[in-house]
Amino acid sequence: MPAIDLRSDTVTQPTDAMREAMARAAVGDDGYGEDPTVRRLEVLAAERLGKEDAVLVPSGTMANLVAQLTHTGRGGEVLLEAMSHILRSELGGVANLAGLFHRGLPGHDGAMDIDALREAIRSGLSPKRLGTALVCMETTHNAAGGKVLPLDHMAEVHAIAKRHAVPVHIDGSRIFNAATALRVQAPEIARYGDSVSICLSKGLSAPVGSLLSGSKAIIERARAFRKMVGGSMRQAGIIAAAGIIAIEQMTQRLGDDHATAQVLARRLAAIDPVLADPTRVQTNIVMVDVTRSKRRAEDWLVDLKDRGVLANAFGPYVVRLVTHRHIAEADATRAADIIAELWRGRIAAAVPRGAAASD
Ligand code: TLP
Repeated sequence: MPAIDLRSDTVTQPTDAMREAMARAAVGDDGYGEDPTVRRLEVLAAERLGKEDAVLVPSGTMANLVAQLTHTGRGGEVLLEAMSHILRSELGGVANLAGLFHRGLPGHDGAMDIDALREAIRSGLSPKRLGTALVCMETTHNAAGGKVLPLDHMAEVHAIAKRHAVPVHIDGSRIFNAATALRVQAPEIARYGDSVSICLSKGLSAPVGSLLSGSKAIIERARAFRKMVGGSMRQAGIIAAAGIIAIEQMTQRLGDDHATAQVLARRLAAIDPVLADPTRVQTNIVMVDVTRSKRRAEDWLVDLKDRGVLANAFGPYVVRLVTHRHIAEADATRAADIIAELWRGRIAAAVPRGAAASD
């Protein structure tokens, strides 16, 4: 039986339609702006996000890096929620390559604390403080378990930044999941960012690719920084052809992944409510709290793998499960049952004989 791969929605395989479109794609040298398929994708992405233009880059990490380079001069401070992907998982690109300082602000469910933002934001450089170069938000928020930022929160962050003439970037790697959960069109979310990055290669199943979108001026500048970091490609229409299908056909099915995540979370909660809370699962990510087993998440991954379930650790006692196109409801149920079996064994081992089950 093949493994049930819940490590990430990045594991999704391209669809047959994508493979066919890639084989047939009209291509040219994008270094000369001559790839018609890349251009079609960029125009389509901009239109779907309500922006003037977009630029294709190889990865979400590069989209965020290029955004930071584009919006800032060296030496400023970037404010972002402390658990954001840019801060936690992009290997310090913000400092190493963009020459920027970052400040992680406390947050709740991925939403930065508004008072902390008000306190931290500064319009310009002074002998005592760096000026704020950029404010970043992330929706859906990965480390917060796929949480969707409320639109009124995004509006408030945006308004505060604008009052200080500070640009805003949205890491919208999973913006279409957020739009699906909020039942709005993506521009309703994207409007709170001067730039928005999106990923084609997560739940949308394309093999490669991300886009950075924004005004014509921002994207023109971003093209230069994309070149600088080595992200300018040649016959990239091969990639873009799959990306077009990702945007045109795959965004509509993300609700299925959210429903599967609900199945998983409900079944886990039925086993033990400490494991997962379905009311906190808004999209396709389920965080499983294994603290009570007194066994670390990394060790859980080994046990799960032995039983044919692949997952990721997100913190010492948190296992992350991500649903996607290749996870059917039956897979979610089976994965939950495997976790249940392990859980019962571990809890029996972790809780001393005679101790109350609620210890
Ligand atoms: N997220 C990946 C891993 O890096 C953890 C995943 O499996 O979820 N922004 C957000 C919000 C992301 O979740 C990711 C990738 C990125 C940016 C980076 O995208 P890539 O991997 O294309 O560089």
